[in-house]
Amino acid sequence: MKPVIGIIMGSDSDLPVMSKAAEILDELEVGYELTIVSAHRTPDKLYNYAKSASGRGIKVIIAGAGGAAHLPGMVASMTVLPVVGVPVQTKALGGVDSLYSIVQMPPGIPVATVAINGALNAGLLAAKIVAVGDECLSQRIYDYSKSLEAMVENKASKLEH
Ligand code: RP5
Repeated sequence: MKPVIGIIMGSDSDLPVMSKAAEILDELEVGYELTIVSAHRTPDKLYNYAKSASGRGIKVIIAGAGGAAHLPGMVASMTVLPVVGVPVQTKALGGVDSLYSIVQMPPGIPVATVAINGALNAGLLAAKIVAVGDECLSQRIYDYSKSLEAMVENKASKLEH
């Protein structure tokens, strides 16, 4: 599948969290690319990635980072593509540091920030953005939401008996 979503993360230590974005995109049959881009350790790669993503056919970028999590905001500053930020939980401050680093963007440079470790929702949100104008993908997202509904109803019915 042609990648339409870019998943980037600051470190391979973010992968256990960020793989949840990849998993939901696999389930929804949305093409994505995945790599490590560090705002601090690989600044040239950050610049090149952000500047080239749109031209390579990427429609949405999901960027996850922890601690001094500058990756999503810096990427957003260098592309017209929508950026979804994932604050990764940290040992020292529990991920509140990551959340605050990502969510408080200055006016003009938005990052759609999900919950701490909320990579699944980041994947789903990115898929919903790509699904605008794609009825087949919209249907798969709808089917996914119905499967959640069925799962909850199933649990409820077990409790009720
Ligand atoms: C951030 O620093 C990364 O996104 C990661 O969450 C955190 C720690 O990185 P490592 O020291 O594990 O590589 O840049």
